[in-house]
Amino acid sequence: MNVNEIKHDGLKKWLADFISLTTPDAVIVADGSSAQYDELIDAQVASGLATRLNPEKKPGSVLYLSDPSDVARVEKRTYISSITEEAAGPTNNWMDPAVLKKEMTELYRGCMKGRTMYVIPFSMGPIGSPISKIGVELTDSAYVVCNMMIMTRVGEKVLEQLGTDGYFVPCYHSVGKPLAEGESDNGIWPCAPMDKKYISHFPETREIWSYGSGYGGNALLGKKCLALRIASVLARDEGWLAEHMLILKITSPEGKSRFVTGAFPSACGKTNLAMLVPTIPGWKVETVGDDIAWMKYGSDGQLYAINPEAGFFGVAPGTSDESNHNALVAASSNTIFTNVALTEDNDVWWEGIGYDAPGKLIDWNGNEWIQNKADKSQKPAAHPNARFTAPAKQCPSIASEWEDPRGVPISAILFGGRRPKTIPLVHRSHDWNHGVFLGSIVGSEVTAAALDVKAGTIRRDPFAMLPFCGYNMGDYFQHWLDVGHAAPDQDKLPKIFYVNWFRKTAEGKWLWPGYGENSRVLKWVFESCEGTAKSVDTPIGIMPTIDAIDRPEGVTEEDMKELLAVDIDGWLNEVADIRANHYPKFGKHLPGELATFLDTLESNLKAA
Ligand code: SAT
Ligand code: MN
Repeated sequence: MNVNEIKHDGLKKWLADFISLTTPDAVIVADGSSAQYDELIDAQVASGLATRLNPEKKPGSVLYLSDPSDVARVEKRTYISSITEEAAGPTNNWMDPAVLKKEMTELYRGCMKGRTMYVIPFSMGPIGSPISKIGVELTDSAYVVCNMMIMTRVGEKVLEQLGTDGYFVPCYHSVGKPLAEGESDNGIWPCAPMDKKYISHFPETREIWSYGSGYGGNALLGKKCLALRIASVLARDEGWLAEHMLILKITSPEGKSRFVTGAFPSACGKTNLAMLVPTIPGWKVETVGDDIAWMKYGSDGQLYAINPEAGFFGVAPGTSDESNHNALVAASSNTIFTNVALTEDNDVWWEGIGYDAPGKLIDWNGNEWIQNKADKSQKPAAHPNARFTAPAKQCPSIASEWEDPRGVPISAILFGGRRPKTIPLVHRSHDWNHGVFLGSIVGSEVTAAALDVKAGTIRRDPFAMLPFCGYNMGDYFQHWLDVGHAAPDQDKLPKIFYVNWFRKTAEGKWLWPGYGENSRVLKWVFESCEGTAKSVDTPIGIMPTIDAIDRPEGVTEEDMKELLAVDIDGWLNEVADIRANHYPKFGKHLPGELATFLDTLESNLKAA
């Protein structure tokens, strides 16, 4: 499809302006066809940027190795550039939009020289769904185009839906590496140095400007930038929720199904939970989404969720047949791998794939790598944040409702993080507002999914939205309370749970096996929604009785007691930390109701 065929005046003008600023050599519209996808992949393989994988092992799949500096989101370079700093709040980086736009305009000037600009019309959510939103990304990265074609719905159908004057979120992206006359990338991942990278959001005008990085969360602008940061602002204004949540369907042996969403920070196993294979007989879990949920009330008064994405951008390391069989099948063909290791027969390998490295590998830095298990300091062959981009429809556990334009009715919402101590395996809030309190205090051990935060330390990550909330987080807490108050029927509100699969013993041994065994906790969640769960009220909320959750093999009754204990001292420390270091950040934006819940929690703990 030719650029001249675009019929939308606003889009034409916006595009023409960016072309004259960035001066690409050519402009191509991403039409969403598999022919165009194949052509783009072939060209990148020919240029040496991508490696075609063995068609017998991974048909239709390729591997990219990125620049060593461009492997994760960069939170320090991510901006919420609202008109006032207060609107961005204490948890976001802020710059004056006029200053930032001026700076970035100079970076964009001529930045696509020697490259092709791609116009990507995309829909977040099924095309035409009342919950969906359309964006258009302009990028000089074919890698981005191919990833967006898997992760979103791209192409002519989106332009048709947009018509001549439909609304779209404008998204600029450049790798930030113009080419001189005759210069080429020579198979090297193009990006800009760290101090030139910007992932900028302008909430009032709902624009996204990204520069200098090709990495997923920084460059696939439909994902975190649109579907979370900009969408959270739209959701606030329009009365719905845009959340960093998986969506799963759970079916009991009696054949009753319920839908559950869950917010966990990046690289805490959302993909694994969404694709879980239950270890308890008769139960079934199916997948609706693994990263983002948009939730709105339906006409029946229930909260409905859609997955705005069409693919999975999952963490490869740790994904094995045992930990996530369904993800492995989803990513067994037509998949883009980034920063995993390459085997001699052009297959992929990563740490935690479930078997030893088969011979000599090429690691994610492009160097020869031979596994040496005796050498504990050996650098991993795959980057810890290496990713697979796989079409959702290839996932064996995908639920039949996953593309239903109405969404799926939500019975339960889970919050969680990596917490080696204190937080029990599961507890439930007394009501919606108490659940909002639990969401607001979520903390997690930091993982490799962001570059510039120290892995291993615990940081508060409210609602797992810390890096993704497009406005003042204190106002976001209030928005959650408001959504609850606005429920057409309070009895139909989802129940809210706080789970923790990551408890360790003092010796550092896992207390809970996780993965498929998490189905035992989901069963209790399901039963809580049915009103049949065995539960007790505790100072922190409602918890399962010791015998309410069947123990997996290897978990003793003592372990279970520890997993379900209320650690009074640990929680008092938690309260003290929230009081001293977390809540004060929000100042007058902290809803008074949440401060009251903290007081109540403290007095409950002291009285226990
Ligand atoms: O931000 S990404 O979408 O690249 C991955 C994540 O951190 O969840
Ligand atoms: Mn995520």
